Amino acid sequence: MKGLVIKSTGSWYGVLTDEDKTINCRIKGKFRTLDIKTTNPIAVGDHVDIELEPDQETGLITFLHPRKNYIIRKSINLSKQAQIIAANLDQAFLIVTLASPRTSLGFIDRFLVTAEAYDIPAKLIFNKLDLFSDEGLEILEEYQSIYEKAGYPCYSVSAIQETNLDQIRDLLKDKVTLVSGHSGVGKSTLINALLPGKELKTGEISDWSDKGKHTTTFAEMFQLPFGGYLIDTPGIRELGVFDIEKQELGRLFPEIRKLMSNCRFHNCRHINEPGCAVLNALENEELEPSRYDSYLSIYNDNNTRG
Ligand SMILES: Nc1nc2c(ncn2[C@@H]2O[C@H](COP(=O)(O)OP(=O)(O)OP(=O)(O)O)[C@@H](O)[C@H]2O)c(=O)[nH]1
Ligand SMILES: [Mg+2]
Ligand SMILES: [Zn+2]
Repeated sequence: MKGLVIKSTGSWYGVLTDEDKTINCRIKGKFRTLDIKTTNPIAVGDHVDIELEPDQETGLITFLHPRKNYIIRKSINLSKQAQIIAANLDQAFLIVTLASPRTSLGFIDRFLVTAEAYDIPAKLIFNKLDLFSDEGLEILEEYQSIYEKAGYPCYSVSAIQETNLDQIRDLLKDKVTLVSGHSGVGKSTLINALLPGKELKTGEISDWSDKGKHTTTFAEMFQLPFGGYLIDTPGIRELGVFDIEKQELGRLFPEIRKLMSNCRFHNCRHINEPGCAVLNALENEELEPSRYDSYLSIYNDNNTRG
């Protein structure tokens, strides 16, 4: 029997079968899927074959169909292992809030680099529009202009007041979309607003830290009534970019990628080389300083190779 993994809690996987039934499954044997160590061999979004157990209630995952793509994360502090967040994605949304909790430009850039590395189109959704003061709205415009210039579509919504959600619905139709971001930015609230009848648990922001409380604890996929799927995920605290080569990094910033071919040296690192088109653009204010700062910061990360 074929199925789609829609939920992953660690040892159990929820698999949606062609007959629209969800069967709790375990894994049979070992799946060697990638040449890096991952904590989970199967992820939400995977297409699998399953066999029913004698009880006819639960099942075994016996085969993993090849993935179109996947996205991996590694926590900055934790082990050398990586976790597959989800597989077979058409796009990734990063939900961003400027306050309660604050999402930094550095965090946004790390997310975008990760999405570029795995070839997954990314879009930025600024949430909690209802909380913005006039000053906040100015900062929002500044942020949006940074990312639109870099080539990333930006949207602003209020999940609670259901403002501007029609634009989001248009983006989602018939696509598999990952919803990511810090804890407390409103990922589950947004999904609830888009899926009437779903009552995903949402959580308050902590008073003292202004951060979310990690209400969602595992990834789960939901079918949209108008076609497509949304994947809710646990909040990410920090994002360590995983398995990226320093030489490759420039290409993961679309605006730097466009400039690179004009650098004097083909192996320019864009740090202090003469005739560097990237440094030139920075000086002429054609490249956003915060984006370049993120480039340098990721370049100097221990996680990048080379
Ligand atoms: N004012 C306002 N509050 C919102 C909005 N969207 C979500 N919230 C609130 O923000 C808090 C966190 O929302 P959640 O949906 O649980 O956040 P999450 O991103 O799913 O968080 P984790 O599951 O912990 O990763 C809740 O108190 C929501 O009511 C919004 O548009 N405006
Ligand atoms: Mg949540
Ligand atoms: Zn250069």
